[in-house]
Amino acid sequence: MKDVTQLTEGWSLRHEGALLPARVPGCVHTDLLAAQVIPDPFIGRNETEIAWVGRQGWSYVTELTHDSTHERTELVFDGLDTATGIVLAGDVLGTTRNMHRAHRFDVTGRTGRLEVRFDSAYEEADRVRTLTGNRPNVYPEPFQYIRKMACSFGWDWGPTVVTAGMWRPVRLEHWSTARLAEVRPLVTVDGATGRVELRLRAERTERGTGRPLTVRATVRGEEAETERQVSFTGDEAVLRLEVAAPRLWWPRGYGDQPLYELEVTLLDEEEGPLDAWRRRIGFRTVELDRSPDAHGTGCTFVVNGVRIFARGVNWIPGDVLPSRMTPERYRIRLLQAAEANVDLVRVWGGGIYEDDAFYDVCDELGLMVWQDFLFACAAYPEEQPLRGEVEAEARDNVVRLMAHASLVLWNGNNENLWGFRDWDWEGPLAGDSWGEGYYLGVLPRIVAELDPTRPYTAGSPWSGSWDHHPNDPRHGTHHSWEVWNRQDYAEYRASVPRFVAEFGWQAPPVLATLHRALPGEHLAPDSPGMLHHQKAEDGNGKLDRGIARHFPLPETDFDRWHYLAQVVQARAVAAGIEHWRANWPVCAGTVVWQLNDCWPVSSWAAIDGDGRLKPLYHELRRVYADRLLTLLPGEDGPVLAVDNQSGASWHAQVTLRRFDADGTVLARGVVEVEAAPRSVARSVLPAELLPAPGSSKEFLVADADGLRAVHFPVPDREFAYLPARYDIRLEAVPGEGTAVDVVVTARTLVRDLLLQPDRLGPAASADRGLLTLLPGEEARIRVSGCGDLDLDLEGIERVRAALFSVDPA
Ligand code: BMA
Repeated sequence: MKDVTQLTEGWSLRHEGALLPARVPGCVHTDLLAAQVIPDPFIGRNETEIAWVGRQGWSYVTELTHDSTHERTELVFDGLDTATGIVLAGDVLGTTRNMHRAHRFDVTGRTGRLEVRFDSAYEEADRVRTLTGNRPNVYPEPFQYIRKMACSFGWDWGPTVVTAGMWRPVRLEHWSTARLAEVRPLVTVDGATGRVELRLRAERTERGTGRPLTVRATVRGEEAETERQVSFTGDEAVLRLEVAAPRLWWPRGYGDQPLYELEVTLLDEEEGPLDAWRRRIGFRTVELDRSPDAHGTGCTFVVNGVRIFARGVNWIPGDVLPSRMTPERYRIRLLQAAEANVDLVRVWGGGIYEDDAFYDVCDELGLMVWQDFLFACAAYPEEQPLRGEVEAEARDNVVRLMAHASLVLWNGNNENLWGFRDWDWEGPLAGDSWGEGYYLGVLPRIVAELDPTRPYTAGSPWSGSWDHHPNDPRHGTHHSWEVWNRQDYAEYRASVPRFVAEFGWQAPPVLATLHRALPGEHLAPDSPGMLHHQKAEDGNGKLDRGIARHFPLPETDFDRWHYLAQVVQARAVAAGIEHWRANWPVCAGTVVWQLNDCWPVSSWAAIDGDGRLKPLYHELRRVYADRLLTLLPGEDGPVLAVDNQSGASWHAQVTLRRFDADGTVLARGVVEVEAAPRSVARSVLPAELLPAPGSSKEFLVADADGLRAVHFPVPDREFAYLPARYDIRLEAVPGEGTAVDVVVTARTLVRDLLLQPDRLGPAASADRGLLTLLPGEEARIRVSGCGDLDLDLEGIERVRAALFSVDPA
């Protein structure tokens, strides 16, 4: 049987003639940080100070020993970042130039000093650029000439931290006769039968050539086990298994996520088991319905025959030093997504094909995964040496990830088809290749060959063909960026795209995150550290204009600026989702840009770089819940939309109240609305319940089943808010460690009340975000991890200082 030895220990990094201890997996930055050679790139403006690290070559060394009795010993790298020469006892074993694939070298009988030399990624990119010629790109860094995580080179939310190193595991594999070189499970459901078709490839040693090999596969579920064995023909075998009436895997909210163990063993008739492979699979069907209809060309995920409005988020690498991601960190972040009622995560093309641990969690939580191939925001050369790397990398990752039930889509690229059409690439390209051959040729061919049960789209956005503009909202996927860039968020309501794959609004991170990242800085929107941790073009200008459309822009009060920027972010994203969800099934999904951050920064993220929740996070949980109550502003006043994405119908008794700014009820009524399963019901409201258009003194509140929607006819800065008044009471939470319930009782209208838990302690979190309370109403906010908070006056004063609302107090 094959033996595996992990090569985790005993590595050193050469630095200025000395050898520093190295961690594998890891990278130059993590080793230099541990040795205190460089400061933390996340703090202050250290990023700039350590730019030299990415501009030079590096070398890792170890002593390779092994004395296996197996016929073959191979050195396997799951990920080398990026351009390397690998030298064993003075001989070059090979060279590599792609972070996104695995590499394997025969080292049978060879031991001695092993050195992995990394060229600077800039040097490699320049070399390739010289060969292929220059191509347009949205940032002034050469990321499209090297198969490396594009956002290492900086992005509009990310620092430029150009890594090098063995970022994924390294090991020795010892084997004899034959090994499993490729296992591809095609999992489908046919009526009530689950089918697993295994396509297998073996690699043999010389002695193994011609020997009769067989493969045995077992599928094991809670109540079923099926086994079969077949022989290889040459190096290939196909094995088909059937599971009668398997329990189906569903996206979360639609059913359970039963997973079946699939175990594959390679056998030699005399020698017995040679190699084994194990994964978990799930039985489900997935289609992306892109049929033309009266509105254009749809784009709807259909899982097990059920049409789905996708409640999505975009995912960027969880750390700009991706080797630092652990299964635990993936789990925490993805659980947060699931708790925000997200059911689809798009792995964006400027990042990486994530670790299996990521997809494992998605399988378990029922998070559908849309995986981009790794091309983003640039024209990519299609010539060698890139072409071969692209093909090899796509094959590697399709094979590696296709067992995961959560994976529902392969997508060719991020914004490159759009870029070609709209970003003035055609002139500078002058007929040069730019990546179209990958998106419309190489990649769909590879998916069709290796993973034919999954849908493929050429890009995001993409209208399906050149007949329509790539970002045409009426056809396929759409990225909605004009609104954040130039308009008020109300403009989201101006169109109904078929599937909104990106849209978003920025806000600064949580205050405690800023204090940690910018120690000692007197914070202002434009203080040096704040500006350094804002990477977007005119980011602060857009933030300010976004605030100023609704509120007087705070000129000197940083805390209020920070709070209002976060309120506007939450309201903006909610406005988009409320409008698009209400237009289901014409619009079949929203994928918010973006769930997470890779360092502390002002960005579109809902969860900041230190893992703290912005108010947007809580708002996502509200607008992505199965049931959502919305007042949609319309020409003739607000319309009530009752969104029901659950499988049961919702009979909503909606109480509507028109209020005066001082809290007096001016009119009251009840509207009954029946929303069928997975549908939206709209109701025009009786005129006497509606505030007069343009009224700065009246507002409307709708309540049903614990849900609330509010409508104010004018922007906040024109509304006649009274200064908010409320009482605070603190209650210990029995059995919950350091949790405290903050009970707020409103004396006036309190709009978008926010408790910033980090003001009570850097580790504190709250279970609720923005809340709108009417006079006399009570809200309970649970704060966890706040340490010893005095429950009397002193604590209440601290809590009061952590509470904000939009009225000009
Ligand atoms: C989208 C993404 C990223 C970018 C984001 C915000 O287009 O694809 O390129 O970070 O916009 O500008």
